[in-house]
Amino acid sequence: MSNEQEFLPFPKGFATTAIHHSQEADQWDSMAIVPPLVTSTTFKQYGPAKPKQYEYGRSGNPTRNILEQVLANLDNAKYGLTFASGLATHSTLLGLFNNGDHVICGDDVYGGTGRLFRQVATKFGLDVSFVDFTNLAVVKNSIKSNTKLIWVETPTNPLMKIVDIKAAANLGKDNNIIVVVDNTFLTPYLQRPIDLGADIVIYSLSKYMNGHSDVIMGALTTSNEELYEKLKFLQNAMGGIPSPFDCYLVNRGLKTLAIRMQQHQKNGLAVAKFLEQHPKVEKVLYPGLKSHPQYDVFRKQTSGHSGTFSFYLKGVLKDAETFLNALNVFAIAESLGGYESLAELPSVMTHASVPPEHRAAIGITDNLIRLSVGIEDVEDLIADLEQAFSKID
Ligand code: P1T
Repeated sequence: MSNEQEFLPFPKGFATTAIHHSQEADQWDSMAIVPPLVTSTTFKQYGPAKPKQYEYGRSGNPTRNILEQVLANLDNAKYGLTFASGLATHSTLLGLFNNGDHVICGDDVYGGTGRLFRQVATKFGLDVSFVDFTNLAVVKNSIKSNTKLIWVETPTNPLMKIVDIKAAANLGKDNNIIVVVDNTFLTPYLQRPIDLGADIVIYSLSKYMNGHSDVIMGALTTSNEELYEKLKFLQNAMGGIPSPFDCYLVNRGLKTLAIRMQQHQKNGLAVAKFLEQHPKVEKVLYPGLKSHPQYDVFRKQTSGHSGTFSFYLKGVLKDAETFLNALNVFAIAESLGGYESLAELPSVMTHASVPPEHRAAIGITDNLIRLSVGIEDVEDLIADLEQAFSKID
C-alpha cells in the first residue's frame, strides 16, 4: 500500500518506534514484552524526600512516562505529556498565559475547543479572536502587541480547511508568539507539525491515536525545553492527568497506528470518491482530493488524509436526518478515529455550542454531514451509504 505520489512518503521507522521505543524488555526485572501496567498511586522512598525515581502518581507514573516518551518520538519531538482528555490538555496549556493576553484561534475548530476559548478562557481575562487561517495575511493582521498564542487546527473540524503549518509557524517565530497545532485528525503518521516549525503539537488521543473508541485522553509534544518544564509543572499543579490503565490502552493502540492509518486512508479515499460522483451530494470536503481548495498546501505537508471528512448533502435538515437514520453500518455518534465507522450532524451535535450566527457564517449548515470512515470492508460502507441515499426523496 502506498499513498498517492503527490504526498510526502509515510514516515520511515514509525511502526518500529511505536512498537519498541522506551519499551525494551530488559529494563524491568520480569523481562515482560508488554510494558508493565503500574497502578500504584505512590512510591516508597529510600528516606524522607529520597525517591528512587517516582514519588506520587500525579507527578509521574511509569506506565504514563513510557507512553509520553513514545508519543514524543513519534512526533520527532523531545518531550511528551499526557492528560485526562484532549480538552484537559488544552485547559492545562492555557495555564501558560496571563490575564490580558491575546489568542488567535482558527474560525473552524472542534466545538469543545471553541467553547473553552469563548466561555471559559475569556472569564480568566484572555482575549480571543477567531479568524480564517486559510489566509495567513488575515492572521498576520490580527496580531496585537499582547498576542501570545496562535492556535491552529488542520484539517479543521468539521470543514476540513487546511492551514499552511510552516507559514503559520514562521509568523509565530517572527512575532515571538507560541504556535500550537492540533494534529488530532491526522496523527504523526500523516502530519508532523514539529518538523514544520510548530512549538507544541496537541492531540485528543481519544481518536486515531488510541483508535479503539474506549479511552478519553489527550497529549502534547514539544522540543522546547522551557515550554516543557512549564507544562510539566502545570500538569502536576493543575492535576488533569490520565489513569495508568488508559495510558496502557493508548500505548497498545499505538502499536497498530501505522497500519490502521493506511487502511483509514484507503477506505476514506474510496468513500470520498464515491460521494463526489453521487447525484445527492452537493460537495465533498476532503483535502486529499484535487477538488479541495487547499489541496496543494495539504499534499506538501502531509502523507495523505485519514478517514474523517465532511460533505454537504443536497437538501435540508429533514433530508440529513433521513439519511443518517437509515445508516446501518455507520453509527450515528460523535467522535472519530476508531476502527468503526461513525456519522454525525455537526450543527446539532459536535458543534451545537458554536453560536448559530458563527455556524452560518462559516458554513456549518444542517446539510453538512461528517463521517469517520472506519476500517471495515469498504464495499459494505459504500453499500450502506448508497441505501441511505435511496431513502431521501
Ligand atoms: O474529546 P477530547 O479527548 O477531550 O478531545 C477534544 C478534541 C480536541 N481536538 C479535536 C480536533 C477534536 O476533534 C476533539 C474532540 N472531538 C470530538 C469529540 C468530535 O467528535 O469532533
